[in-house]
Amino acid sequence: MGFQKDFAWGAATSSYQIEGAAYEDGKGLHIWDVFCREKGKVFGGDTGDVACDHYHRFKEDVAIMKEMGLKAYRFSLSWPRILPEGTGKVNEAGIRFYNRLIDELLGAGIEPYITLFHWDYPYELYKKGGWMNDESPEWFGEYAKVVAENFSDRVTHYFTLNEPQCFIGLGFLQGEHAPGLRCPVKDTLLMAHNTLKGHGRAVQALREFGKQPLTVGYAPTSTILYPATKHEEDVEAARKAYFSLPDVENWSWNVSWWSDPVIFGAYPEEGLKKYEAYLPKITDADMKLISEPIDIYGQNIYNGRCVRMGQDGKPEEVKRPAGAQTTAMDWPVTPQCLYWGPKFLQERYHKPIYITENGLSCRDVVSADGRVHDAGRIDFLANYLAELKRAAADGVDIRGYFQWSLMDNFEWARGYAERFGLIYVDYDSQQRIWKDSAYWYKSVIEANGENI
Ligand code: GCO
Repeated sequence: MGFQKDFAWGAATSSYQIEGAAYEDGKGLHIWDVFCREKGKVFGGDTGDVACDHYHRFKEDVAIMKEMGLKAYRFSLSWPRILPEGTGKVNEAGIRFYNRLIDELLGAGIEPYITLFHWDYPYELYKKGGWMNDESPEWFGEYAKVVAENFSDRVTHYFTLNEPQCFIGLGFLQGEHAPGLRCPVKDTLLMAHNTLKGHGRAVQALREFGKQPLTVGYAPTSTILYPATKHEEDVEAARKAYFSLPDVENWSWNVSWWSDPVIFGAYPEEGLKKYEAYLPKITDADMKLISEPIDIYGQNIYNGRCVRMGQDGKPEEVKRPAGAQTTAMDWPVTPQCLYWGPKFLQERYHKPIYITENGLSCRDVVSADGRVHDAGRIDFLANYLAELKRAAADGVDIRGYFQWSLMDNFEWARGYAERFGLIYVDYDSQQRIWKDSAYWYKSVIEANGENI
């Protein structure tokens, strides 16, 4: 037994990373538009102003997806392209763009999966305090309503937030991502609480204004902790470490603070104790809103760390062997995370799982023969997918897998230095070139993963 019969083989992208057209057709500014103009924030002074010019080339890009045999495509909507000020006036040109994209996808037999928010926060709302503002959950709910009203006749699958761990942690604690702040911990825990409430409001709005029953999920991330051996005590050590919480200075990088409230309607006890001095006011009504039921659980999974049970009965990390493999971005290569991640998540949250992102950055080059021979990517994906298949065979209900990314794109603070795509993008000419991995992925989809 391998992947389910109607498995959603997909690829993912996000609005700011591919669209370009940053100042066109009435789009409002977002925090990344502004951040990229600050000196020294983004590698090489790169911006997403043009990116992959997908806004003008989406037909060509959908044709590529069709040729690749993708069953599903996960993309995000640019909130300020739809609502230039974040709330209020709707930008019809923005709606038109996404309608054309959706129709093109459906015409190609590809199921659209919409992410509502993948980091391009409206600058006008940021000026009002952004997620610090108590009205911010309502703003996000209003946006979700507009999305439901305009697209839910044709699009049935939605994810609310992409990686709150990153847009709060990297954006407001570490300051490496937009808006580049290092805020007091107390402020960031308030923002987190408001983002979770925003998630709940969006789920409600999608259900209330959806033109048909919708499938709604969430797409958080974080490092997977996986066991050194199959022995129950190591498995227990990894499980425990995976759902435990870091110290307060680095609190955002974890699973349970972000997912327990959404699924169980309660923050984990460990965090309530550890972070007590920094917490905002949390009411029963808040928790009810945050845990508005969702249908599917998405997780972006890139890597993990190995854990075993220590002599003292506490989980301990197993050091990686000298010279262990890493990606171009120096992320550890750990295929086991696609077995243990979905398994642990399903045991705890009991929801059907989607891998909403997985992939790697490689130093890809166009060779003399005009092709891109990314054997390293094929190897990585084959090993990771083999582990995912093993999880599926063990009974984990995995509904889909989205390769990050369809094509090379703007990798946030790393600019265009990292190439995550199945398709190579020559940014000067905007030419798309199939990497070897793209042909390989096509063959995997055709065989429903039986060739892995
Ligand atoms: C994320 C984002 C993507 C990134 C990708 C590679 O997961 O950080 O969703 O936008 O580009 O993960 O870092």
